[in-house]
Amino acid sequence: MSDLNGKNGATVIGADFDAIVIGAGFGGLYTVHKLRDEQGLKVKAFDNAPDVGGTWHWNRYPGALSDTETFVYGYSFDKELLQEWPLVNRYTTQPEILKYLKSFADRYDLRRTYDFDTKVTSARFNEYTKLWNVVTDKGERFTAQYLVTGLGLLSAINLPNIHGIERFAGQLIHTGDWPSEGVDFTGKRVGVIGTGSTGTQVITAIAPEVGHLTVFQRSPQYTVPVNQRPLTDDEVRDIRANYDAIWEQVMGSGVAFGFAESTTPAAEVSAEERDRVFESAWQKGGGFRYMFETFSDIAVDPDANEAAAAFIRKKISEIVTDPETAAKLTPHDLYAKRPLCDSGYYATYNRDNVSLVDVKANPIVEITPTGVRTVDGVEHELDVLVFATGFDAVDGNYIKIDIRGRNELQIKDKWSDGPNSYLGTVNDGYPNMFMILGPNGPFTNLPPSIETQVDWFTEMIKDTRAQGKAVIEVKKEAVDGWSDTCEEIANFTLFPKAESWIFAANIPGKKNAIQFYLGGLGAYRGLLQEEREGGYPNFNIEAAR
Ligand code: FAD
Ligand code: NA7
Repeated sequence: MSDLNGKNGATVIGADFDAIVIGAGFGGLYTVHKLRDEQGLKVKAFDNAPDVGGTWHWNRYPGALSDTETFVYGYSFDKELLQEWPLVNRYTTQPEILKYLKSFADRYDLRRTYDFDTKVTSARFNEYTKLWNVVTDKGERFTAQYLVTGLGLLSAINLPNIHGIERFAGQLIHTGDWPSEGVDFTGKRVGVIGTGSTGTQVITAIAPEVGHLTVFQRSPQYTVPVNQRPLTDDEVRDIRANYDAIWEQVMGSGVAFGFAESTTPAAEVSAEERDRVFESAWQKGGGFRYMFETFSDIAVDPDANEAAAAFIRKKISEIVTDPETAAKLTPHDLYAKRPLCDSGYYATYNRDNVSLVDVKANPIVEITPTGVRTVDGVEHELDVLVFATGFDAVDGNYIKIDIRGRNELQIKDKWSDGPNSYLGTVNDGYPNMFMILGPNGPFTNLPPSIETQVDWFTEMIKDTRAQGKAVIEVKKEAVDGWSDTCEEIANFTLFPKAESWIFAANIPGKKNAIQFYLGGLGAYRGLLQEEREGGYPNFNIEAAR
């Protein structure tokens, strides 16, 4: 065990590190920089991946793309980095994001703090020493005063336990754990299960390459064009010249996607004008733009929602040539999942080498050594089976670690009725543990929310250390109150009425729960600021012993 040399304030004698950070995605990397480089703390970090990147290390399937526009899918704090940021296309692809995060790690020499290929298996708070005891899958044990979990909210993959899955003799892949050597699809018979954001991307990307593609669709999707294209020189110049204003707008906005949300209710304009607005958004591209830049009430008012949905349904009937396929692809439920956008998804079904199986009407019975058998008795023969079946979102990685707070309470037991937190970052009974994008964090373009959370809790660490305080714990009433706030806001929207990962409805047996704060980033930042300016009234902050 080493001694502690924190530059300022309280340290807990006997800890190996001031802070242990788990995760090398946007969140973990930024935290290491903040605590280690800005505050001089002694930090250790882990990721089970072989290098930095987080989500963008694992999700390297063909077509993987951020649907946040490039100019706001990154860090905002470093003005020099912003000017050097390669602005190539309107949206940034997985290889480009991975490169960006790797160069961020180089810029701040972050890798030296990490042990890669190392999974944290348990983290337990010792009430006597007030330290976190962290154990890895290599059997190493470390102690630290602070524990930061940047485990990712779309990171624990969901591989459905379909009968016979282990017998498949071809190649079986989940998009969230894509082989780093890539996959050669040339001429192969490929099946894809899942038509969410990931499914639509991978289906559209591989269709031209494969011999035959069979898509197993459980729920049809509303999706609009992404309109990927190179940025013009003028656009790049404008972005670079206006970063201050851009980030100010993003941080004060609702969904933080780099555009102003509409303030006009759909019913305020004529049907013709509504169609014109939807058509213009369709041409411009972007799922969040379509849902939030067109009208102010698509996510909250059933009639406005239906207008937006009906427009997409009309597009499907115009794009897809075979009426039977068009009917299968057409959703009739609410337009209230995370809004999707694509690079020609519906038109992909006009290809001769693509077929669609509606597995709600014709369920999958089993996976055989040679393919997928559906209830109608057909065996769809396959060489490769791709699971684009999403994630055990938000708390999925938390419950895989034996995290215990006070009274040895495991976080998965604390969350048995649904995960909770205060402000998406802290929980009562788990002192000095800070979650990045924990349950009930903001539902936004995520890098600005990550930056907001990390800035806030690292400032709290700095403030309390300066006062000689060592133990930070949120009050239970604050956690309960935050859950109520998140529920109240969610129930004002249509999102809880649609079955998706946003409310944990995608995992069989998982309790449907509110998992996000839908009040917008601007309002969220206001609450964090109030908490800090008020001297952290919702926390008990104490000396070590
Ligand atoms: P992650 O990037 O998920 O990193 C978490 C890391 O922690 C992972 O490397 C994981 O392996 C590691 N880890 C977890 N548990 C352990 C453990 N026990 N021990 C050691 N290491 C562990 N967001 C947007 O805002 N806009 C988008 O357009 C967008 N597109 C996306 C597209 C895809 C395909 C996916 C999967 C996600 C997308 N997201 C998008 C969400 C994306 O996850 C976030 O934007 C962001 O990358 C999250 O960063 P993070 O650091 O919080 O977590
Ligand atoms: P999603 O959005 O959860 O989509 C998963 C898809 O897989 C969806 O179409 C599911 O159908 C389908 N699914 C899941 N389990 C099964 C089974 N057992 N059988 C058939 N089909 C199944 O995950 P994504 O990865 O696409 O996107 C998640 C987020 O990551 C996305 O919003 C981006 O932010 C990045 P369902 O709709 O549940 O009927």
